Amino acid sequence: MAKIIEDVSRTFSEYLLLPRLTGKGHLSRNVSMQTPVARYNAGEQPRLTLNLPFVAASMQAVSGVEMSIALARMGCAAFIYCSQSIDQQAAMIRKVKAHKAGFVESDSNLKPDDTLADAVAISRQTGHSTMPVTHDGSNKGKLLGILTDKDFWEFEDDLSAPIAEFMTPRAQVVHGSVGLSLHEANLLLRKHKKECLPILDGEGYLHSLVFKKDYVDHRKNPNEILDSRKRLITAAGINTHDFQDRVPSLVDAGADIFAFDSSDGYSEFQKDAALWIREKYGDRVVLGGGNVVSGEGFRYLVESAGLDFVKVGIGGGSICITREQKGIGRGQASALMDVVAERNRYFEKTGWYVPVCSDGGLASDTQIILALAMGADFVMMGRYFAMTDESPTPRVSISGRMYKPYWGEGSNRARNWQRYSSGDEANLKFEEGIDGYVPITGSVKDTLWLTAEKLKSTMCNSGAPTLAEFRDNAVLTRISQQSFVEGGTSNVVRLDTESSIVD
Ligand code: MZP
Repeated sequence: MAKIIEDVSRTFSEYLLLPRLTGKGHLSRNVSMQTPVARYNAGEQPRLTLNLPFVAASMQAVSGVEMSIALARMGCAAFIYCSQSIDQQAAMIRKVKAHKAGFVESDSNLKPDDTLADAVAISRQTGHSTMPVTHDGSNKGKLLGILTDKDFWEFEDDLSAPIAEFMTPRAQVVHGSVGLSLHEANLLLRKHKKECLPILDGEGYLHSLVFKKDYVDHRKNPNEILDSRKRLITAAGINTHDFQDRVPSLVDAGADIFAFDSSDGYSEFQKDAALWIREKYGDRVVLGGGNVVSGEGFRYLVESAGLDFVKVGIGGGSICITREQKGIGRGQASALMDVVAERNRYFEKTGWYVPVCSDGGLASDTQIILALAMGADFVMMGRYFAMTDESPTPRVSISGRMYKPYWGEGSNRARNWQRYSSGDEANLKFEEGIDGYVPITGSVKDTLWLTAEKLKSTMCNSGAPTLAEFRDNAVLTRISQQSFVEGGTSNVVRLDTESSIVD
């Protein structure tokens, strides 16, 4: 006979946090929102931490190159979607990696007999205005000079002239030598008032370039997360079907964090795929999985597949209709608390701490805060990020308001059969996601800033300067429908709604 869980399936809006003692030092500026994304042993440091506990979902309407760059610079991550070809996904990862680095391999190069027209064409294609000139036009050739857009006037000079007549010749190029640290390279840039420093080997062959703008960018984004080569950290969604081809391509492209994008991750498919990836790459990559909604699912993935983090949530996503289509899922708060309790037991028993990610259904800043208080180490969101300027979809005007399209990965539009088919069936037989629109909130930077400020403020109310203390200190109360209503405004006309404007 079926087993019935007595507890009702609950969601975040049914809870409130009680304040704990706020000490004098509990000020927003003292709060750290750092959080682990990789499992770690008690007493050790995690292999990777985020500086903000928010990640963008692996979805076509959410996580492209622009979102990935924006979030890595702010200290979190976007999972570039896997519902596209392996080459397209790898190209996106490469773009993020190339966006900013200490030592960049040049991808806009010229040879001396190229013309100004060639230089203009390359610059248009890559968007770069500084181009090394090497003997063979490659980024590893012998350096002969540097051409920048300041060296010629596109609409005045003869574009058929060879660039050799315009470039700064090698003898006058300030350069660094291979082996120089980034700090030393930046000192040279500053001393010589240059924008770009070519790094050469002992024979004068080009190794890489260092740019002043990257230094400035770094200072403006102190929370950004970089890899060992000073490139932005990147994350990618993967599936259990083509992982043997996809993961190696993405690793080559530079991806750092992977997560299985699956609506139901409690499966042998996910275990086998995770073991294959671990066998091949060991701890070189951070590998997350899910989604699960029970402690049992969590333990299976952690014990049998050795995942770094586990995502929780089935059917709660704003575009998700899995529950009504298949009758599978669980209230997100209940699912999260069950998994967190199991995670804590696992930690007590083994000494391994496995981060938990609450994925989907977060409809407000309050719910994000409650998810973190209930034990999530970080939260994954789709709708929240789809609404920002940086999501990869066009703006659309509907009845005078601006929207962006947002659709589920299980919708006909995404046709991401890997995510929703079980095992080997490749055809989408019914939809589990809808296709719609969401209003635009503005830049992701402003949007996340506000959420982070609210989170820090609540953490201070809870006497918790870190997220770990926030979940340890959290005392939550269930609320009745009446107290939910009481929490809104009552008998007061709000000035921020259109209906309150009276002529
Ligand atoms: P939300 O933040 O928009 O509420 O939910 C985003 C999450 O919904 C994703 O991270 C993913 O787990 C889930 N998702 C994505 N597509 C579908 C679908 O088509 C879905 N059903 O449920």
